Amino acid sequence: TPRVFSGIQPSGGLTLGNYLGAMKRFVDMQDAGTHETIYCMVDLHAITVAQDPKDLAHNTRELCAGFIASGIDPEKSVLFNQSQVPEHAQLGWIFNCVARMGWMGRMTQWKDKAGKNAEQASLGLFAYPALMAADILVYHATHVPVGEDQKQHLELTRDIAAKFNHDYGVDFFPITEPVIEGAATRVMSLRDGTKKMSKSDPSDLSRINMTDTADAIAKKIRKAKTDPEPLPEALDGLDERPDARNLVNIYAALAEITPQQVLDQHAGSQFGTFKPVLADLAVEKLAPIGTEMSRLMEDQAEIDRILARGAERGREIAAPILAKTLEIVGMVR
Ligand code: AQP
Repeated sequence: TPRVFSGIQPSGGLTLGNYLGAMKRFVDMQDAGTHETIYCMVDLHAITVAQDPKDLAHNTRELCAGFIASGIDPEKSVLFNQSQVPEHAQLGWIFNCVARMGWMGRMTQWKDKAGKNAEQASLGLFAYPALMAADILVYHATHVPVGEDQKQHLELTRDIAAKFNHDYGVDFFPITEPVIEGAATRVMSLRDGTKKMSKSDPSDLSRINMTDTADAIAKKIRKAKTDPEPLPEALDGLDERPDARNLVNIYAALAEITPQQVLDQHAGSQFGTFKPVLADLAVEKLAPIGTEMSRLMEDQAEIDRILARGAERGREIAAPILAKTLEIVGMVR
């Protein structure tokens, strides 16, 4: 069976962006039963920017609770945190030696996160996409569900696989396919429809956290930035209206319909009418997940057991692929 791999950083709380762009689709791929699904809390990636150790541990467990509360079944999917499968970092090193400085320097995430102060950024932040390639390829995964922002990193993953295969004259690593689908591949900030909704935005009103209460979810949607125009009949009527388009896309993803179907139902509505309907839908879909996450967080020992068991299963797949890689490279075993 073909394999799916994807990960989420425990660098803060889960947002609606992570949920709609990634998590919800992870669940769909698991439930489709057509692929072996492997999902990871990428803690090694999280520390490419400073993390308080207590927060990192808390966020890793809470993210695990988020996976399970969203519908990931740790029996059906392989679910673990990255640092417990050391093969990721080991293959990551090999890929550091395959990837080129120039490739990494062109990554927009690197440019955005390191900004003008690249001298002070960690070496790990620069090498981030090589480790990400290792996360995927250490399982020979062929499909990677992600949000739009990860597209460039997945192209780099393909380049790394192709260069490795070429340099060593093998046909070993698969060329992976990004799976970027649905209405919410790029959920935008509720305060600025031109910026990605992000865990690290200083304004909490810019995002919906999966642990927000029903009241907080409703309030953030009520306060979301919009414009005074009614909803149009056709999608191109949203072209110059990023805030409006974002709310339509969020509605579509939550209701599992297309953005056009949202307009079919709500064309002519003002945001004063549309927002409460969206708020009700968001509370209906998200609040139970947040409640389940806090319930799961009451038994941390159980979460740790799930992660340890998932890591064992991950290693069973990853270890032979790493061993073969090292043999190809010429490392004496
Ligand atoms: N706004 C978004 N819309 C759609 N998908 C999104 N993803 C993240 N934000 C959105 C997808 O979620 C998965 C995990 O992301 P991540 O945790 O690895 O990293 P990130 O993209 O860096 O997340 P944030 O929230 O933006 O964190 P910070 O602020 O720390 O950088 C990925 O599949 C991603 O596409």
